Amino acid sequence: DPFANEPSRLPVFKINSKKPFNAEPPLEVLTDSYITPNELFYVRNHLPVPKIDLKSYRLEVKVGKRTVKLSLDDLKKRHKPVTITTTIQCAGNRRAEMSEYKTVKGLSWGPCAIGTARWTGVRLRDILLDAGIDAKDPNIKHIQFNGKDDDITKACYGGSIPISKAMAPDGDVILAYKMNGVDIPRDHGYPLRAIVPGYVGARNVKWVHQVTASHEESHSHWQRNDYKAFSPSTTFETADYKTAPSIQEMPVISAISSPAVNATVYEEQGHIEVKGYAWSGGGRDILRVDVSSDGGKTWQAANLTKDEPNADDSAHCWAWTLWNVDVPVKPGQKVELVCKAVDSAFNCQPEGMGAIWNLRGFLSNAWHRIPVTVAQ
Ligand code: MTE
Ligand code: MO
Repeated sequence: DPFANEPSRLPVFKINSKKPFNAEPPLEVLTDSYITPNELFYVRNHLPVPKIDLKSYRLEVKVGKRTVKLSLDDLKKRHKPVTITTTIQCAGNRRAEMSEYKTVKGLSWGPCAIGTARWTGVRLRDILLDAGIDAKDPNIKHIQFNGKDDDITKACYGGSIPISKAMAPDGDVILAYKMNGVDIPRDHGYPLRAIVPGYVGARNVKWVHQVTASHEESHSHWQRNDYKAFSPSTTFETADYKTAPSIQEMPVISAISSPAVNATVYEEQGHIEVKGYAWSGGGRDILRVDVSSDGGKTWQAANLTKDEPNADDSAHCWAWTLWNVDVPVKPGQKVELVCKAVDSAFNCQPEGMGAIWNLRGFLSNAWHRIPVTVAQ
């Protein structure tokens, strides 16, 4: 059994698939703290979790004809550590709601395939410069990552990002060895993982052991034949994976974490409290979250809670915004709570799933709707 060596996990996880392990924390606890505890951080594995021995582990960095091999200690000795707080979200977060509109193919994620952590590691830019990269070389367009997890044919998980993101001094791409102050847990990429702030979860390659500068994107299945979004009318027969762009930066999203779907809620002086998260990709900040208790006819602006800025004073906002607001209700009413966020480019979320539906159920960011009953 290739899954005989899996780490142990908390029983509270909502499991979407056992082998490979895919699970999200309960919605009730997701926004209890700004930083997601490691044990509650969603797990999205495509393959068995590899068992990696630090003694034999080497990171291979390939730039042109040159390959540099580094132990984890070498990496730590050669480069300054940085800590970046960022939210990671799976492209399939909230897919279950898109499937309710019309069936899509993929794991049935609720709204919790997202989490926020402080990642400590070394800048990818520094590693690449140290390996002799010429960032102006027109033949280098992508940085590819390979993970140590593989299938029976030895095909491993991989992904790539554009060179511009990898080399940007304020892009904050790191190879991380710590998650919230401790060694990265096995499920999340021990001993080293790529952290690509503002990008889709899929490019944050775990168990990374090869970094390659290339003229092309990673040949991995997950770069070329998955994690691409098509028009609502595209079918598996007509989807052209060769020409479709890879999902990289993520669109603006928000979700209600409390109250729960179909909950009975108790009003106080004509109000109930609604809480949730909002986030946008590309380092875009959240400017506003609007919440409705009448299905979207009238709106209240929520109070926003954000992280302290990153240590390097980066202008980018990589981590989520938590929010809460009191909305008006009447005893005995059945109401539909709705939330939608606006990011710093004034992007907003689509009202429904119809216009964004796609066959794999990616980027499911329509207004989040929660029906509740107000107690008499
Ligand atoms: N890296 C490797 N090596 N193998 C994987 O299966 N899954 C990717 C990404 N990196 C994956 C990977 C996907 S699709 C997501 S959403 C994130 O890791 C999930 O990270 P997490 O499990 O730490 O939450
Ligand atoms: Mo993902």
